[in-house]
Amino acid sequence: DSRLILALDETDVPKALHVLDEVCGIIDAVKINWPLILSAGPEIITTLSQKADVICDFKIADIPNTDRLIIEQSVKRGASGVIVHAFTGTDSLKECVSAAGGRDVFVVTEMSHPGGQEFTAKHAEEFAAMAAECGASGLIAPATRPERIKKIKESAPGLLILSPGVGAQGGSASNAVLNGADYVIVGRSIYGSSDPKDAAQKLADEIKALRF
Ligand code: BMP
Repeated sequence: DSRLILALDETDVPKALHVLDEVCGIIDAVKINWPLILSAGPEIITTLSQKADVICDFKIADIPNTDRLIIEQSVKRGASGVIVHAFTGTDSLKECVSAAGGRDVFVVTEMSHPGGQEFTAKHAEEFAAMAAECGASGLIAPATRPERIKKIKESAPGLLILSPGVGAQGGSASNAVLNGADYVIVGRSIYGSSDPKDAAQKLADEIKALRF
């Protein structure tokens, strides 16, 4: 249990598979987003799910019926979790949780990039409370603003926090975890490294060193 999730946005498919083989003994899950899906085809979800737990990061944001259809297809292909937006409202979010049938639903709160402060930050605590009310498993909160992780967690104390923004976006894994992140999501700093295994191991060691 390293608390490390690999964001595998590598679009060179053989390279992506190689990176996963290198780090799958270190990471807790792999997050897959549109870049790799569009490059490799949706079968990649099943391929990856044979090696690690797969979180499908489609940032689902639609009417409840469409949300359900997307999640059913993701689960059928091997997803063990999905990431969804909250701004679509309570009915959509509840439908996502229902469609996931016990798999994890992670809800985006405040986004990690600078633009995340323009809109998402203004509603992040509401999104978090809504996610808890709708039965989601966890939240996505920004490692780039660790003090915000703490605030967002206070709005939904029982939910897991997954934090992207470590490394390439400037955030630190330690600061995210010390402020309440249960997992950190790391992409480029691992798959873009000349030694992905070493990069992942260093992050895992950094997180492990915080436990007391
Ligand atoms: P990287 O470590 O290369 O910056 O990748 C971060 C990953 O997390 C990307 O897949 C990105 O789409 C995702 N992400 C993010 O960076 N910030 C958010 O607020 C939400 C995300 O899903």
